[in-house]
Amino acid sequence: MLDVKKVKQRIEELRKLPGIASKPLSEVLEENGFTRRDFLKWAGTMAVALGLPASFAPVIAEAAEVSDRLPVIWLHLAECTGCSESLLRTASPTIDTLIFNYINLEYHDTIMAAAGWQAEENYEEAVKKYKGRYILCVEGAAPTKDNGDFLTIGPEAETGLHKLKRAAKDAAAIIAVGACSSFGGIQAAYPNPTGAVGIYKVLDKMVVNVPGCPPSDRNIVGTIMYVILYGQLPAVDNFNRPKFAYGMRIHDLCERRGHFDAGEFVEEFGSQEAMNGFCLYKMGCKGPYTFNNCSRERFNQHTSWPVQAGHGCIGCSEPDFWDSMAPYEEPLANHKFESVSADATADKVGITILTIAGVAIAAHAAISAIKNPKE
Ligand code: FSX
Ligand code: SF4
Ligand code: F3S
Repeated sequence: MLDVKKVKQRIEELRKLPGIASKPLSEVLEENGFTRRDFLKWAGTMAVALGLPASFAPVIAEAAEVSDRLPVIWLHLAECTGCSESLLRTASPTIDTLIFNYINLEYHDTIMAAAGWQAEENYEEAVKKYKGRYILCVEGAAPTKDNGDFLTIGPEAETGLHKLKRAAKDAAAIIAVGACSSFGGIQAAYPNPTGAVGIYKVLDKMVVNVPGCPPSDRNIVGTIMYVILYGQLPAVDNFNRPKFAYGMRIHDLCERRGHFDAGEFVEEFGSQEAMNGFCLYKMGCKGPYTFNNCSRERFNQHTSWPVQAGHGCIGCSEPDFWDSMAPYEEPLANHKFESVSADATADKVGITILTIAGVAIAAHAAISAIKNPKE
């Protein structure tokens, strides 16, 4: 439980540190059309997302205001950059986006102005200056084949693998942002020619995984906010995902759940059933097997999420989902559950013979039975 006194102390300490922002967050928000009331409302919803009572909103607001004090180094390995892009390229910035911009991103491969040698210099300086104090956020998988030669970065052609290990060594906390850095993602899909892996596999430090392809702005900013508030990493599940965000299944709070329970399914896109908003299970929705909070938090300031937009969940926050959840527009029940993570338990379950209700339970049991990959 959040000890408000301790958090306030921590915020005061952070406030004393030099920030990078040229103006207070309140001004930035105001310039973008957000009132103090909007900000407090945001803080209230963030509190709920983090599993705290809404009365903690003022503390969360204060923590956001000092988020330019905590240095963050943001690396890009093998991926599409969609995780950063999804946060940054919104038509009109959300409060999450503005706070992301406000965070002390000492080094970020994509959005920094510097390039080439200058960028490398900035990176080396940041790692040295903030030794032991920075949060390392990593987007993208680490290709490991041929000593990592499939991914080289910068003028000295340092491998991503090497750069990652160097950055991780002196990081205070490591957050894997996205399915790629968490579990390998698309480049780790069969046959995985570059030997791409989730970064936890090549590091000997705790990594918090924030998967999703991309993860929601809420889960990215929420995890960073958690570290600012508590000064430590959040509690995690078997796959090192923060429980506050990945503790429930998509299916649990889906707005189409009533239709699932009533046996009302879409069987063709564009049909009357689709227009009625019936359940997408038969169109391949993997919501019953996927742990994430999309159905509760949605994306882009709570406006929509995949199922609301009319396509089933493809399970993008689950390990190896490109292989284990495919084909995306067919129910898993029609296939053997073949995960490349050697999910022998799930194979033995023989999902094909189960009923829809049984599938949800069996697949959940199988997924839950997978041990933390590090163990
Ligand atoms: Fe992966 Fe993120 Fe998917 Fe893309 O960086 S999680 S491919 S949205 O960009 O890593
Ligand atoms: Fe929602 Fe998918 Fe579950 Fe249907 S199967 S209720 S669409 S999460
Ligand atoms: Fe991904 Fe499913 Fe959410 S596809 S974005 S976990 S609804």
